[in-house]
Amino acid sequence: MSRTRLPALVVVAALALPAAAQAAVVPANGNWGLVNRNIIGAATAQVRTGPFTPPYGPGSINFLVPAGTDKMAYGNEVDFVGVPLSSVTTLGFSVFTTGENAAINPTNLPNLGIEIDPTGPATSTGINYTTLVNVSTAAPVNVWSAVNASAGQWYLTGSAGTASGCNQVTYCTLAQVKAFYPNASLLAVQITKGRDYAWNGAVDGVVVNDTIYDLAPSSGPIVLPGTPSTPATSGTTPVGGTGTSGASSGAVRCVSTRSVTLRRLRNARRSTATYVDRNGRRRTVTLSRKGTRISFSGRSVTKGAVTVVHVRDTVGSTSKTRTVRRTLC
Ligand SMILES: [Ca+2]
Repeated sequence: MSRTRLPALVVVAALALPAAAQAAVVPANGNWGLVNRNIIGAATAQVRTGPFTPPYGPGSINFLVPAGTDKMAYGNEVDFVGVPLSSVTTLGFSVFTTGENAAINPTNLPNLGIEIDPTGPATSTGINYTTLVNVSTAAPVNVWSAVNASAGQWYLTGSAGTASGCNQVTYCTLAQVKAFYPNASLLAVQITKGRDYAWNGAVDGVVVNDTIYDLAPSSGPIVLPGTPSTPATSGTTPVGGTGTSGASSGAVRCVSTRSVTLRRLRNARRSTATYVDRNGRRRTVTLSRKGTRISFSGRSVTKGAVTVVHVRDTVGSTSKTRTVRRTLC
């Protein structure tokens, strides 16, 4: 039992890694944040130092969900759009829960809520939206622990849950979900809490395949907004920095409007673009040869923000995806 001599934090951090232990830890900058459309009632979240020593960096995201009627959602609605669910093998996150939370219910914990298009972007009819939710199991209290969601049980919300049989009555493995919806692709990755019980605790380290996203990334103690010299309000906080998101690629170009015109590739028989529109909804449009104008989210996109469009080009019988990034200036 030589492992018991290791500092406890080392053990916790190791547990959060996929089995291959080759995961890259990257800061959850840019498009990580509150998923406003999924937040209900009085739930709030806070970037903070601790509690105690988070597994990745000194900070974490503290969820404050005061009642079972409230819901918090924190994640990334942009960078995972179009990623095939079939390519996702490892999913998880780290959590700090309390005895008070467990006293309400032993499995009173946040979940991963992976929003997916179960039939894939190439199929616009049928079911095009559901949330893939991992089923919580009890976690140790007053310490950080890793949730290996990909090894656990899952369900799908709404009609996709009914059609697949993977619902809140009958759970499925991730493999079973992928088998039923082989063309499913991701829309958003988020940690949610609600609507079931009150919960106050913290989350960090979202794992997607070989990447761990360090929530509340910081090299030092986090100063809360409103305090002079707070890095988060200085305007120099990295926004959509390259290399911080698993799905991002390509050069970042600056555009002065909230629209961009994209064209179908010359040799493609079809090109589609998936993006978040001005109403905050994800849309997939077919691009014309002359060019199709795309208007980005008006509420969330501000100066310096990066917006991402995932384009799928179909040439012959094969499809390839490319990522178009624009920084508003
Ligand atoms: Ca962190």
